[in-house]
Amino acid sequence: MADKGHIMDKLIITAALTGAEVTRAQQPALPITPEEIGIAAAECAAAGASIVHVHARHPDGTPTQDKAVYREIIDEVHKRCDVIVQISTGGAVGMTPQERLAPVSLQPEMATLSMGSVNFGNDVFLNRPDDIALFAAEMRAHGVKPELEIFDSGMLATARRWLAKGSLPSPAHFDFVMGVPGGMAATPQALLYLLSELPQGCTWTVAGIGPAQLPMATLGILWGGHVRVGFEDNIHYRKGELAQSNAQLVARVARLAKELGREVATAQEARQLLGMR
Ligand code: KMH
Ligand code: ZN
Repeated sequence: MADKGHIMDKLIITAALTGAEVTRAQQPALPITPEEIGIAAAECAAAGASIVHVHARHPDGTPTQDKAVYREIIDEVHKRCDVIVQISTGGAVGMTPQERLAPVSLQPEMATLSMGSVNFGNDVFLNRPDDIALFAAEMRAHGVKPELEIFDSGMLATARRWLAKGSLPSPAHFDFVMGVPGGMAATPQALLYLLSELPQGCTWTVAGIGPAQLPMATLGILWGGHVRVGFEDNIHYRKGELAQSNAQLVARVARLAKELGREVATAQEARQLLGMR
């Protein structure tokens, strides 16, 4: 087995397969049903992803946090491949905290935990401090590793405070979501600032939105972080050309990483890197 020093260099690729907002009309290859999500996850795992970030949808494509649908998704993924399933507790804007929390009791390996509120398109993605505390407590109770979602730099300041007072498990894993209209810009300067504020020993992933996906992924590889790609954040392969699949986006990052001297992590190696095993 690889020693820790070796695997520390490996890159964790997260595939954000579906999201809550993208439609089939925008991206015809969007996986919606649990079976489609399972198939997309297996393709992404084969292309180099070690985590899949999943959102559930009703058959008509509208977002849901129904625990039964998440259970099906987890089963459909696990029967096809070994990959870490990270469920969304963000859901869609306007859902209640209780609704959003429902799938955590399925005890997935990971779940997202948003560290504050942010304008989201023409809406507000609301995460009150009391709700963040409730989400963190539920994840702790069910043995779920949180990924701290940072949409703006103040959310990292909040996470630092909460980590310092022991309100979040440490070391934490962060996802810097950069380029949401209403959140922080996807620029190298913004990422450098976040890294200067990253608490000691923590790990990080970067997710660039839209055209920022590829440049931010490249910085994630170069600057020792990890990378999230997929249709939730970006539906294009390049300007004016839709991606054919989530796996196509994952495969590009895996190729880039190899060229830049970083091997991609398996799911088992990702668990070790994130302190889950
Ligand atoms: N759909 C966004 C409002 C998450 O998955 O944790 C929130 C979101 C974050 O996608
Ligand atoms: Zn999400």
